[in-house]
Amino acid sequence: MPQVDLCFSPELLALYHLPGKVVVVVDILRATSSIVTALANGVTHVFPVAELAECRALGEQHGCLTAAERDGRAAAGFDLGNSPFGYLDGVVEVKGRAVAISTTNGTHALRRSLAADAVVVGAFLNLQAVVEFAEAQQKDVLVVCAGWKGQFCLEDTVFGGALAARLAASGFDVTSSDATLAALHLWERAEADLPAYLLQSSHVRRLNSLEANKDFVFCLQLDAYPHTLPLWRTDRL
Ligand code: 3SL
Repeated sequence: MPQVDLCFSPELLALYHLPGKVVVVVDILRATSSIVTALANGVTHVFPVAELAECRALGEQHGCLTAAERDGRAAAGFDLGNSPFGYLDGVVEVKGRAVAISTTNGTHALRRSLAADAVVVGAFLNLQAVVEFAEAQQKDVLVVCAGWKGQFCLEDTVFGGALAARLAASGFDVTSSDATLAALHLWERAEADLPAYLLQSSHVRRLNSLEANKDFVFCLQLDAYPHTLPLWRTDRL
């Protein structure tokens, strides 16, 4: 029976064997939520890159839009920041365009996960799409939490618990890793009122101080985009 495991931070990835597995990269606030929102709203594909210079170069090379964030703020000189509303508010026309994206933690986590058999982007917004992909693959699943600068973060782990709960219902083993058990416990505590539970998290406090709290509420919607599955292919999602 395939297993579900969780890596709490990209800094711990060296402890995991990725070949043969499906990796689900998650950065609820906000990189993976924004990537899902982008692709659900007409963006053709996303180039997730670690460095700002690479993001800028891809913009020039492919004539695509660029989106970048550092320390929670939109980086200067790019078309978009890291708010999902950048793909919804119509200020920048995104439909039919590709976007190169670089963020503090999320795009790094993704680039460090590429040794897996398949790498997908997960968020509460597309939880069911991730569940259905994992069910179809029937391989071990590793949730890679982007965290914050190498440290554990609550909202990515709670997402891992939500995913594990759904995969348990379709026969995945969610009992052989303490990380998964911990994530399931957190999900059980959070599930009834996710925004209220996650108000405690350090990243929510960080976003609130940047007046990005509407992003927080948006990113916690379950299954708003149930058919959007960003899947890594060669150099893009
Ligand atoms: O670190 C990241 O990848 C970002 O998602 C962080 S923020 O939500 O834009 O602050």
